[in-house]
Amino acid sequence: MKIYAALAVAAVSLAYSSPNQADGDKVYVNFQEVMIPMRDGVRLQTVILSPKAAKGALPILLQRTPYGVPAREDIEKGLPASFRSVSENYIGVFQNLRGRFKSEGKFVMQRPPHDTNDPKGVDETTDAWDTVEWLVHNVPNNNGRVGLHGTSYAAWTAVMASLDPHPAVKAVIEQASPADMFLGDDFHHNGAFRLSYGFEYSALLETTAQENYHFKFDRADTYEWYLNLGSLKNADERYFHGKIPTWRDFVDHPNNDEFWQRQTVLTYIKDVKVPILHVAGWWDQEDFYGPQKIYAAMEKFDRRGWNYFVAGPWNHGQWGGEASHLGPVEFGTDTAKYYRENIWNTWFAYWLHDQGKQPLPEATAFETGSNRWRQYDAWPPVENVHSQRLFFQPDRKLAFRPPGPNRGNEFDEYVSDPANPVPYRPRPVTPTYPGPEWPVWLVQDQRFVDHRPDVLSYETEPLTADLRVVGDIVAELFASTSGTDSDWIVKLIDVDAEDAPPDKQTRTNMGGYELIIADEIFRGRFRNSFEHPESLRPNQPLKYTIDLHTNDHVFFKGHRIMVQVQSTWFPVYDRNPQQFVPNIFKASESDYREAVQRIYYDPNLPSAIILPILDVPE
Ligand code: PG9
Repeated sequence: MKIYAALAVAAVSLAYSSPNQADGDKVYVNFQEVMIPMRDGVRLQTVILSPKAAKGALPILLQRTPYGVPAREDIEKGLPASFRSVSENYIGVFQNLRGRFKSEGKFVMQRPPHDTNDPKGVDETTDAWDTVEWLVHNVPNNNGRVGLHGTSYAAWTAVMASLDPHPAVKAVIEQASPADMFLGDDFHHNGAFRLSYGFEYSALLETTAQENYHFKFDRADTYEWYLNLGSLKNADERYFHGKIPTWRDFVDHPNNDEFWQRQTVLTYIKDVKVPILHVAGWWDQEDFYGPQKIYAAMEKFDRRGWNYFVAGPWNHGQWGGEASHLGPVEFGTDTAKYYRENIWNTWFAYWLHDQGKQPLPEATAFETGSNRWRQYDAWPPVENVHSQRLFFQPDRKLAFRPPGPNRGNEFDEYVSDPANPVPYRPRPVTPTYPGPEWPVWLVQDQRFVDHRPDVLSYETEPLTADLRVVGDIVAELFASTSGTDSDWIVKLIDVDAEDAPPDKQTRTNMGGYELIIADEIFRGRFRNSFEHPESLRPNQPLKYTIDLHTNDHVFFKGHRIMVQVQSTWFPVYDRNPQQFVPNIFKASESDYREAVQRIYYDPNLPSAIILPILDVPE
């Protein structure tokens, strides 16, 4: 979640405003707060910012959020001049969702669409429709066109609005909308529960309507706190007492049942009814899956050529700030500024102001490593791309040839212990929000774990030529566990040259730096079905196909490719008891057991990463 995006004015956030800015550099807008009535009489708190010196009728940019709308005092101080192109050319509208802050009604986490047989039903699609209807008839000086936009939750509300858009809605930009909370976004990945996120986020939104609440940990290191929590059932017993509806939903719906299937937007995509741009960040720690899947789902119905994709080298929301760096990873220029000026601004200028030409190719991606923007006519691109397996080998090696004849040494083994799980970032693990560590954890040097006995690292020799990888990356893992359930975590890593120069801005020593390029977790019980979990046969090697999602990266000559495999990633993911239980949220302490894990590289069980390799040199 990007809390500060709550205050975002267009693509940029007030959190980035400079307090030292001279008054003359500021932009002043009129502030108005209204309660807009929905079809069922519920009124939603809405802030309207209109340019003071508008030269003609202007389009409206609407953002619908659960995190709060801008406050009069902040706006009346003036907005930074960097917002000029947006604040002078659009009427900015910010609305709190039902049940949040002063909005009436009840908040429902990712409220699913209402039953179509219920003529009185409401949801985010109808609330957006009713809001737009009110705005175009009541906001002075609007030109009758509306753009919807937002990051994450606010992106999701924009996507929901696009399912049945008001005719005045002419364009949408969704930045990191979640698509499916059981399969790939904030709350679970492939059925593995995102513990720290799920716990802290549900407390944040559902403890009180009036504010974004931060859970008060009594430990500086939340790794320790979550470990002391023990079984997940203690969360309700000790802290939530059944009062946090989203936590109850986690407990009551441990499988991909009708609850999650009704919630995912992918169920409802049957058309592209408005031009829509999907924006993803390669190191988005929250909703990297969403924009890729929503783009792909809409692409199947895109008869009019209205569906577009952009991906940049960002964490969650970084497109609204400064992005010449993420942690110690350097991108050469401010890629967020590039996105705002060349993509965001030109997209809305075209659709809402009739200015310029439609600016985008089908897909625009920032190729990391080489630090270049690339344009593609499909996403993932197919032209000149071939898939190649990078196989696991004995002696913790990786190579593009299958493992040789069985030398009787066809697997590596480790003990996964739920009492000593692998931390997902260096301890102390500070709370998710507002901590500065959460947004950068995906770019942290993985050397902090690669010599743990329960993390296996396989790597190539230094590459003899550059390798461009663009498209979908997939892991094929042949693995067994001595238990009856297990998690498998796979990280594809770019190991920098040993003599790489330090990063100039952060002075980080980059020699041998282990940077995650793609990663994912898979909860073994869901191997055959996410709806009907099954126990695993102990010590039986099984194939796990794990999608690590699309990417665009160059592994340079002299770098090595590494793959790490582990079975815990804590506390961002809860611990798998490693014994099959019907519902992990109700497991007892005694259900959590050590397990012996094996990763195979036998010719008959050839674990590999499938890389989409671009053949074009350069
Ligand atoms: N990732 C956040 C979120 C979106 C939707 C539901 C739950 C969480 C966010 O940044 O808004």
